[in-house]
Amino acid sequence: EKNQERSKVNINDNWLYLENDTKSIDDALKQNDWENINLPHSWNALDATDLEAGYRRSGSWYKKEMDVSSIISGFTYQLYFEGVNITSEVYVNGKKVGGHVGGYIGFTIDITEAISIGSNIILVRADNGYDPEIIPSQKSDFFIFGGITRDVWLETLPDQYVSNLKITTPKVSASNAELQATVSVNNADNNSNLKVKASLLDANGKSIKSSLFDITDNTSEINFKTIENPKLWGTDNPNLYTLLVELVENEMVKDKISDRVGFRWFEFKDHGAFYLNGKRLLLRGTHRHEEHAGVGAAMSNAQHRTDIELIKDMGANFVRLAHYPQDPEVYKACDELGLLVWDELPWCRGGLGNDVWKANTKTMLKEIIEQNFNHPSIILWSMGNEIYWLPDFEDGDNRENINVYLKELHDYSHELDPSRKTAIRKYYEGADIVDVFSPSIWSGWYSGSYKSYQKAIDQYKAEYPHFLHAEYGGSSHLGRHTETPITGEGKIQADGWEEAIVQTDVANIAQIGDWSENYIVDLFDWHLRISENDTTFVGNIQWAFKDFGTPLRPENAIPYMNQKGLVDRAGNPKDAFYVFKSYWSDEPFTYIESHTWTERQGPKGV
Ligand code: ADA
Repeated sequence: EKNQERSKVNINDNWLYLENDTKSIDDALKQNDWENINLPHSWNALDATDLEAGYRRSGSWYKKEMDVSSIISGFTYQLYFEGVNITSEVYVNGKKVGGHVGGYIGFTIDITEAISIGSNIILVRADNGYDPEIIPSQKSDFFIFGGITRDVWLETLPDQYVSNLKITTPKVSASNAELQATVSVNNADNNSNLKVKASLLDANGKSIKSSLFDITDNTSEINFKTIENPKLWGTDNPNLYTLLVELVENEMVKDKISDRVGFRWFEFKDHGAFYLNGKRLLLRGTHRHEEHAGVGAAMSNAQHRTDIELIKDMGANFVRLAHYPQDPEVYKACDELGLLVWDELPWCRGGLGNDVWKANTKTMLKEIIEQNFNHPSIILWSMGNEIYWLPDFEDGDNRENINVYLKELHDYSHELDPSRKTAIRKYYEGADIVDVFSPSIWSGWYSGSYKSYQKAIDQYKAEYPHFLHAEYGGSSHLGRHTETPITGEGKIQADGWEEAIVQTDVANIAQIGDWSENYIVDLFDWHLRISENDTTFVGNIQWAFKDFGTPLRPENAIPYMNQKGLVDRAGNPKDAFYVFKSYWSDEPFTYIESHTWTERQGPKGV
């Protein structure tokens, strides 16, 4: 019976948007200045030049008329939001049906009781206003975009359905792999004839394993112990399989879902070298913010994918999703293209909050791990970034308390997912609490000339013999080239950019450099020359892939823009992109625009 199957229908199109902070639904409905929009949408989708007008952190309303042609009794109807920033309330036909605290992660709202045949009105209030009980903190160096910034779906689930599928690959070697999966079943009618049929399909869709499994207490434990000579998932050959799960009653299929599986194993040896499938791999990566010119965080799936393809094209094998979990399309692309992932809880700056903050933060970690669990690309759950930084809170911001809470999150991650490691960036006191320690060396930008890079590395190594180096780089403006060399640390005069050359950011930290592409080319060349030949590094993660907006930098050369990207905010590569490509792929380096002065000495240089 055709209409008895689960369905998932995208409902991004034809919404109305009301830019009004009212919390009252009646008040919102009375307004007549609703605008036609399609999702995803952000009210901060500003171009950087518009920012002088203000960075809006407040509430807004979204409305959609949804036509329902039939309702099957016993079925569950739910809305699945991939992410609404930062908090939301959802109403159907005037009745509050749910909401969510925290952006950047998905949630579902059961609307079965609220809908009826015919026209139904969905109303969503999204709010990105400052809330000290919700991460990320307002000290974070990126826009906290507001809106329904990701896709929305209407899901219909049959009376008995699979509510969750969690896949693990406990043992993998080149000769054999074992697959386990936990299938959660919603069986409200206590149908005792139900079984789970699980099939593992190869890349061509051919079934290579298939068995029936019992259900006990609404759970079925799937196990395929011998998958011989599995095609391993790696960064060069990201082989994927599909696990198809069917809920069956005799010959009848009641529900079915599937997810992809990648067979791979990895190790960080003693905080040190990283091994994927038994082979040492130097992690070569960059950082991705979810942002694009003209749309802010409300990027289309095609735009997400283009970012990931470019990151892969530059030769990276790793990406840190800074500083928050990202769109489902991003993980999908990383699985398919072979990019290892550092996924991050947005505990970014701001110290420790109150008990509500702690509970919210822990819930968010749980949501991140549970929702992204099946992606073979993910190897690290990061607990945060610069967590001791200009604390927002009067109480509880001392490091001892931070360490207690960090340990709690670390333990919780392992409880939820024993197969991955934890990380934190630039919180030295936490180096022994998490599994993977990650410092930052900003030679050539915030601290000394880029030529002092080796010295800084040596200092770190005295204390931390192996580390994953996250965040290094500097700003450059696409198309700006200057022939004037930087001499040591200091100010040069060029092209009317004097004011931008040496300035201070919000924390009064000097920035060295002239915002030119050639300066940054030389900086990265110098860094890569060293780090590519230093086998004690676990890896190197450049800051950042794309230029992005930030409320913290009104004084920048382009106000409110952080221009440390290898591509500009519209995704156009700068020269520096090709420096990485020349080290990390077989393509020799060429400047996009020629200039005469360079110190570049890289192995594949001009
Ligand atoms: C820090 C921070 C980043 C970014 C960076 C910069 O490393 O973690 O979010 O702001 O500084 O651009 O200076």
